[in-house]
Amino acid sequence: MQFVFIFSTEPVTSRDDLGQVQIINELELPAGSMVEFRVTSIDVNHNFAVYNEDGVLVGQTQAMPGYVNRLRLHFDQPGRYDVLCLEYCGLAHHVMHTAFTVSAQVPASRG
Ligand SMILES: [Cu+2]
Repeated sequence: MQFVFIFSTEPVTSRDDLGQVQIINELELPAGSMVEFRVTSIDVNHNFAVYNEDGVLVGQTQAMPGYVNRLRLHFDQPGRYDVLCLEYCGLAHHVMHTAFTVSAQVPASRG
């Protein structure tokens, strides 16, 4: 699983957890959300760096085996956010990529 980012709402601390937890394939967050990413690694040191659609780095933290680093970000702007690795981690470092969507809030209907 090296060189792959995985989103889950459940803790992943070992390879054994991978078959047990529910993986989120398409992460979608409502605009206005405060999100806490709890970032770890099950192999080597990586990085978890979030970029907005303009390519601006909006936050980053290390992904380290044996540690859970918390990255809290507030997403006001709807759009697609890319996640890249900023720590050289091996031959496929440059392919480490995932993304998620921040959707415009739908006004609550009032009946
Ligand atoms: Cu890397």
